[in-house]
Amino acid sequence: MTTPNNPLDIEKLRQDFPVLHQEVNGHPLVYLDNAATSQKPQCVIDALVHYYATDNSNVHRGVHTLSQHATDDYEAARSKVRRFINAAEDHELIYVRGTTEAINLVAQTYGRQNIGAGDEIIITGMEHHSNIVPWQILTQDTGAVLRVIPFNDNGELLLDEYEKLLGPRTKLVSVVHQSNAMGTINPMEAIIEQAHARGIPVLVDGAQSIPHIPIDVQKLDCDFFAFSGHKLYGPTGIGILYGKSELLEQMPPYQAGGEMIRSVTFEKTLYNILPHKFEAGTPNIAGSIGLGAAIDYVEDVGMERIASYEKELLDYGTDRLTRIEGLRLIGTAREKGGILSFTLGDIHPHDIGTILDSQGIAIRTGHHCAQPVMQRFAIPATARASLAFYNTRAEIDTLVEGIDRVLEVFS
Ligand code: 7TS
Repeated sequence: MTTPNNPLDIEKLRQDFPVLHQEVNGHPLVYLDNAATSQKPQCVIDALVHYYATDNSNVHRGVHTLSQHATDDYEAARSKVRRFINAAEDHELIYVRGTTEAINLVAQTYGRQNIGAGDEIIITGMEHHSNIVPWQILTQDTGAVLRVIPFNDNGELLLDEYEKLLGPRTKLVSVVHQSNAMGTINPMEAIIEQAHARGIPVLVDGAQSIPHIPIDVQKLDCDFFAFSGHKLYGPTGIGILYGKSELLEQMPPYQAGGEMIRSVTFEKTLYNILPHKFEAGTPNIAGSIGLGAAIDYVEDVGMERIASYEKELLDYGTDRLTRIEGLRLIGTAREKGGILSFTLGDIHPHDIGTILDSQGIAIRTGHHCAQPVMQRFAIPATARASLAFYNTRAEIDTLVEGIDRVLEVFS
């Protein structure tokens, strides 16, 4: 059984990730950019190679054996996703390119169908641009209005303000589960409960939470949940939109073409059943199978154990970084995932990132596609170290030494 009392053997797990074992700029790689994308275990790479080397074929079309293999594996991966996030039905999982496409899909289908002039959509001040701009486009086209829940200096949402924003014109709440710029984990169950008390559906942007927190969409009771495979140790170009059946059934298709139809004449087209109605064209078959392999892998490691180890690592990193003079952590919420976003005096974050890179340490610098968060703190950018379960205390120590070196260069 995988329990938090049964600690992870990190050195052994690291062996599963070939990318980690290399030198960058003459130093062992310290990969701390996991919020941008995480590394892939060998079993995911093998699943991609196996598909292309032995089963490559289109899905849902051929009677031939390879097509049947490909279809079986593609659909088996969907069932793995269902089990992983505890959805009720396989057909509630739509394969998309990633979180961005999942949110655009909801905005362009559910949004256009249900949100009109004067209606309101609630998001938060800590959204990634992909949970802002699709709604802005919708509001511009429909005359609806975007409302924003503010957050405090620690990066915690002001739930009293949320309560005030909810009103008779609110048609949708769309909230990030874990902030990519600050690490804040938002109280999704409370947010969803308050919206549902008024009959308002809720979309959860799970791009950052999916690799770190065990997700149960039925327990959360969210109406939509979006995530990307590549942040969950899976391939790029594949992601999931979960939606409750009754909502997906009512929504019009997003893209049109092959596979999403039941019959076509020049007079009339009948759409396919779920999930195919939303999967027009040849999908990312290899990506789906790779995502399934990634889910097998993290389930084997154990999501509870991952969460508990990463919390420990975050506490260690927070303690070490906050001892550095002039370092300011951006994002100090009580409920926080493995993100250490910071500024260092008036040294530009790009300089921090460049000097760290010269020591083999990979972090991200910039606004992290969350410019309103930077505006809230009146800073142009941060340096961000983001953790995965394969990171170690020794790597945090190397980061701290790297930051000391940055300070030396600028002293
Ligand atoms: N939502 C959140 C909270 C994210 O962190 C990201 C990507 C997305 C949505 C979009 O995901 P995509 O897979 O469709 O691109 N965040 C980051 C990041 O923090 N650094 O690079 C990408």
